[in-house]
Amino acid sequence: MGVNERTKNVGCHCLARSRLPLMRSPQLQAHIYILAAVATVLSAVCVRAQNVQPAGATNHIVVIRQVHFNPPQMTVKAGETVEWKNEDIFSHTVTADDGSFDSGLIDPDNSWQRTFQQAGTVGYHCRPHPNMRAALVVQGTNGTGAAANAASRGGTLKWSPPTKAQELHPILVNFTAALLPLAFLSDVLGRIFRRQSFHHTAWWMVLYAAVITPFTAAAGWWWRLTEGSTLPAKLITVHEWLGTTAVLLFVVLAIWRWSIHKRDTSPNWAYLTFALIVVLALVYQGSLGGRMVFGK
Ligand SMILES: [Cu+2]
Repeated sequence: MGVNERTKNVGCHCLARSRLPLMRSPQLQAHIYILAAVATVLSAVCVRAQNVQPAGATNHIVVIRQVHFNPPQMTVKAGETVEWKNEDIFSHTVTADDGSFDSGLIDPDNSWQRTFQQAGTVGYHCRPHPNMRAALVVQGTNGTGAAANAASRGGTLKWSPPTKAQELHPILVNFTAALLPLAFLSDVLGRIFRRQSFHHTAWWMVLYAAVITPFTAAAGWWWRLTEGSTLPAKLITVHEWLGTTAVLLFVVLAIWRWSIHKRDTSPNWAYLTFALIVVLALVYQGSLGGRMVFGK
């Protein structure tokens, strides 16, 4: 960083204090470009992660072992048969999330087969172990062009608007999970680099988190009320009450952060400590959610 750059930064600091329109600050614009670049990279990574195909899924056998379906996603053609082999020490079921099929209990060392005619993606789970989840992609036989290409990459590119709690809750969770840690980080950076723009960013992120989180919690409760009996009892009990507490904590945090913003000062250590505790609670909350959906 040269002398010019330093001078420019000091200048910006003064501009921010004199409350010029936000977009005038080249520094803020630079922050926006960086955030946009990070968001682009992250979304690209997410799209790739969702379309990962298990290698060698050609023989249409799903092995059940250590309370997991392996592979967790399989692609077959319409008319083909899939066999589930239970090589575990527990009995399991292969139950479609949409209710279109159910194997009944498959005892250890037994297997179950089904032939799939209908093209589409169907998620399935095990009834005694709802965190055992997997998906089957059935490709249509007459697919051509873009549709066939999409199907050969896993068939998950066809997008339909989320309508169920199980779809909405994980989407909304992302906003809360991203906003709050970034707000905390932004305030810490603001203190380190003595830039009000970081503190302004933090205030807005806390506000957005406080506004979005009640919807996240509502989608969570909706999920719990419609499918509560299939969720692990201990985990969901902690998750639901911690989630509801988080909504209230966010409101307290937003009001506290607003009072700091109104005085145009940096947050003190009491606020930052409280914010850190809320962030840690949120990380734990996310880990509980992850365990219910992905197992372990
Ligand atoms: Cu099971």
